[in-house]
Amino acid sequence: SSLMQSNLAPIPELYVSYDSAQKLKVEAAELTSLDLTPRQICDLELLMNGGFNPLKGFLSEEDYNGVVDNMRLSDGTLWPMPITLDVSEKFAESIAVGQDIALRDQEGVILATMTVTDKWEPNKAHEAEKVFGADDLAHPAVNYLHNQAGKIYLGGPVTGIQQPVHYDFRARRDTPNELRAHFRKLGWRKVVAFQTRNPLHRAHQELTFRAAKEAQANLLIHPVVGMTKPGDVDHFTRVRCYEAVLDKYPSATTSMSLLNLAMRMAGPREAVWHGIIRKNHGCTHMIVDRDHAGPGKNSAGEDFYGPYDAQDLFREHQAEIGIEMVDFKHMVYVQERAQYEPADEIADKDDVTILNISGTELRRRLAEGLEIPEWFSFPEVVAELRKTKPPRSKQGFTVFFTGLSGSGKSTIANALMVKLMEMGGRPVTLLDGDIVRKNLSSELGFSKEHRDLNIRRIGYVASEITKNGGIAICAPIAPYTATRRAVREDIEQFGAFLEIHVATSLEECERRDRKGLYKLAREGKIKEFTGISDPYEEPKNPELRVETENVDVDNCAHQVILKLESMGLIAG
Ligand code: PPS
Repeated sequence: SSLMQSNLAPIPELYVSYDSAQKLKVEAAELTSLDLTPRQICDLELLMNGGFNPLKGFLSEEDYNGVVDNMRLSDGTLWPMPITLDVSEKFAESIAVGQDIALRDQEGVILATMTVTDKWEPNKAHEAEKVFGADDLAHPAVNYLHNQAGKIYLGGPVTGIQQPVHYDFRARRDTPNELRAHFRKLGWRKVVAFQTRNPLHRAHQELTFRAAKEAQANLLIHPVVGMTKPGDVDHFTRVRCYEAVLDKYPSATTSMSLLNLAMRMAGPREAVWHGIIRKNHGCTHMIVDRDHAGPGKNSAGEDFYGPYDAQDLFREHQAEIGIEMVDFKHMVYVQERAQYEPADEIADKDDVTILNISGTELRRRLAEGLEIPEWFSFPEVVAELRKTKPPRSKQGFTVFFTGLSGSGKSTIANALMVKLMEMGGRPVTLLDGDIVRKNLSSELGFSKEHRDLNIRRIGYVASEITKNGGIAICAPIAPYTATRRAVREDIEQFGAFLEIHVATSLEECERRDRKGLYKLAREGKIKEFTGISDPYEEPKNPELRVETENVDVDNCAHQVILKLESMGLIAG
């Protein structure tokens, strides 16, 4: 148990009063305005409501340098994460230092104004090295820094006009002062915060409850719903899961509140940042996980941070943060005693059966619709996860044929469509080259730009079909590797993507010349003809390559069916 108790007095916010806000909003409409990105909106919300206290705005150049190099603002205050307003060079050129700008959300609502005191071009490679540990694009925040963030940073104090609007789970969102008031009202003087971006299972429920009991404190489940690691379970599903788990704690011991934080996955620095944020929200303790806020593997396949780096850095600074670290206890299920126990406290390890299901194994079982035992998770949580992620044989997917004109793409695609319709269960849409060029891309020609646009449109439609649980079969030429990869990325967020190279040789396509186009192309009557006067980049690692010479169409389509079965996409 610890003596740390929270001072639940309100903390400073950056909002002006309601009346001033109405006036400021009208004035701000005249200012040069910046449409914020989703990540900037998350940062702004926590700046304005005091979640990032003591920051008063986006970092100045001097504060930024201090934060990057020593985790400290220029006045010496501990602050581990650069909270910067990145903009394009073009926007930066239109702004003079000293000017006020309006900060808008993505619908154009003015949320705040900012007085620009600083404008500079950061050394991003240096920021990546210092803050994230390596200038390696495998780190999601480093990738964001180089490939999404603008080149120039603006700094300056923010004047808050209104909170960003949320339409989801409104009753579950609290500002730091709302949480402080809540704790005051309940008489909670010690609160353990549990930061999470994952669904909670029984082990989490056990370890969080135990952590609170040991600290003689109450518990706050404080999940991040802003931006988490790409590929995470979406926050809508997670919140429904958290609500189910909340019922499992003894009543009046535990609260839950959603935090609109944009995580950076910065491991040790992120843990310290999370601590400061929880302190601002009125908590006295925080559970720090092994590999807390870890970003996964670097481009050499190794971990970015050591498993205990986050706990070590947190412990070093906890007095200054004003929040006490609670170790994350690894809980495992002991079958003979039908209960969870901390792994390092089991004396009779060799005489009992210890059960555990890893994250990877859980994902496999969900994907294949296999059993998830009750000792592992709560039935309500499993049901939510299954609803969101049905087994692969019930999910949507995209089959993307690519190959030269006349290679047989459309014929095989048609045969495949009919076979899938015979099986039933999911709607099938064929996006054949010719159909698309008639209905979606009728104004386009065959320049590289137009072909890319055509393929991206096909990818967009296929991704929507995949998201909605259907099967999209695409059959364009799609001659460029990079464009095909972009389509793959669009679709893989929602379901499987199978690239199938219809590998009929140019000689054979030209010999068949089913539409008479090759002849015209040779005569120069059709320009930019793929294979003749325009490039075709062969796929290097397609999911499947089909040869059509001496193989009939039915067999080619059957090969695709076998591939789909082997990937679990259709029941065997
Ligand atoms: S692309 O490159 O993926 O956007 O092409 P796609 O939409 O599949 O369109 C290919 C069909 O258009 C006809 N056609 C041409 N193909 C290639 N190059 C040129 N210059 C060209 N002009 C017309 C041709 O019939 C292609 O049909 P398929 O079914 O592939 O034979």
